[in-house]
Amino acid sequence: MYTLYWSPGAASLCVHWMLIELGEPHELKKLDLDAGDHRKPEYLKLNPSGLVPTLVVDDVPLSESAGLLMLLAERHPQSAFAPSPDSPQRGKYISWMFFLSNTVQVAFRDWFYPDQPAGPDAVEAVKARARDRIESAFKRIDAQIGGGGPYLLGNRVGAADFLATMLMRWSRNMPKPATEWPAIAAYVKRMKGRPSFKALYEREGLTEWA
Ligand SMILES: N[C@@H](CCC(=O)N[C@@H](CS)C(=O)NCC(=O)O)C(=O)O
Repeated sequence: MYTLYWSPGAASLCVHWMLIELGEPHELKKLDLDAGDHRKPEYLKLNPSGLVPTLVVDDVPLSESAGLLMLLAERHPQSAFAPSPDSPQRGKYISWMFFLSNTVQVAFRDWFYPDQPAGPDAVEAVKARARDRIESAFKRIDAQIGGGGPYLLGNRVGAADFLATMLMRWSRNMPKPATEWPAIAAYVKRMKGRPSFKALYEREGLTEWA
């Protein structure tokens, strides 16, 4: 049994999505970020960074969405959501997971929380740089999917796809959303066509980018 602390559309979305895909039993604990639920002492005990998501696995609270996807893929190898350690695809999988997490997702944090890196005076500069970094990442992802799709790592959907699609969704109100790149647009359509995506949207109460 897993317990996911989540908030609609937040970084918990990719973990929630994969739990639905896996068909594993899980309990959902919704946090209201506007009300500051993630900064309350009881939540900080689970996640000292005060960020969403937290996934409790066998009574151990764990954080970092990309790491959680990798853990779930490892715990449920029958899903084949991650290439096995001896697979030639393994190295590429790990590289893409880290690129998505520590390059693309970090740039999104700067876009959504632009006062954090250097205070309120630097907001416009931070946003401009974040936008450049996000757009150059999408260019690279578009080339990867266009050259070897239909999924990020070839012909099987996997952990990297749930993470990548969540990040693409986050760009929907940006000046140049991910779907402006042609291979990404087709990919997003494919990922949205999964029955699990519909279930995820219903559960999270989401409508935008449906
Ligand atoms: N690297 C973390 C980042 C998580 C993160 O930034 N979550 C956002 C929601 S998308 C959050 O908790 N924001 C609340 C805040 O920063 O106060 C992860 O992937 O789990």
